[in-house]
Amino acid sequence: METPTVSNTSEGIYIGLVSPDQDVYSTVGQTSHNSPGAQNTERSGQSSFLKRLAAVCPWLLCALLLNAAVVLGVLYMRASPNCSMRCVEEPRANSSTLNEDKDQLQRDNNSLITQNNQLQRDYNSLITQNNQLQRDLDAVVVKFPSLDHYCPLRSQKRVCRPCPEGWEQRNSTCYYFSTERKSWNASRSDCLKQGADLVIIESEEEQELISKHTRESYYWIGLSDSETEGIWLWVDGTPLQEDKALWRKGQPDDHGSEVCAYAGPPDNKWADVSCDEHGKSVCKTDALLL
Ligand SMILES: [Ca+2]
Repeated sequence: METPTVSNTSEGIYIGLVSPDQDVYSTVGQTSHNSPGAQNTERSGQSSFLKRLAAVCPWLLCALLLNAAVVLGVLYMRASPNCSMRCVEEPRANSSTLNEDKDQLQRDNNSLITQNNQLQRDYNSLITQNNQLQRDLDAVVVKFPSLDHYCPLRSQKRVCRPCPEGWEQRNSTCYYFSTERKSWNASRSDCLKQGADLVIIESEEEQELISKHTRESYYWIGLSDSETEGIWLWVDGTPLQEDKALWRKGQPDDHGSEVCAYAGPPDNKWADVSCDEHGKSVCKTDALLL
């Protein structure tokens, strides 16, 4: 038996294809052995066919692999209908949104920092103003001690009212009716300490206002002629107008050294007595109307 030509020049996978015992063309050879020339022609044709087949097979294999990849890709896309371009675009969109949110948060944070700094400056300014106001208030209290009477401190807070505690308000005026009996000068000193003075009676109406007290007891009023005998002056230095005087009948009689005036029973009228006598007193000051 002759050795096939292809088997001598072929390698690898083609060896099996050309094995004489398994050669599919061996049958052809067996059925076409009429002549040696014909046999050679057939063998040459077989060799050419195998060569062409060997050249085509790699490309055919590549094509098959490519088709398989395409088919697998299509099957994958069909198997994931909700994840086509969205699977690529959505992460990009989400990343872009997150970046925008981050930038906005950064801007908000910068704005809050700016506002916080401004608030801190405002707070410091208010602290400075408050300290200045406290110093001004302390100076006012020193200059006007009666402020404590009108606006006493209660639980570290000043609460102001028209008249000091224990005083009586009549319209825009405050009156204080003492309970202690002192001399005219001592009584006036007490009034001055409270930011007031002994009462200056400017009308009968005002006299009537204090009468509920002066009808029952003797009260010093702010009238005297201690500087010039017979010249009666109020404590603010204004002279007594004769037509507004409310002297009791027969007064002032200047009995002895009577240079201080009081108002009292039985008729609520005035009389002059010694300033060293002891009596109650009426203090008067303006109401604090805010
Ligand atoms: Ca008298």
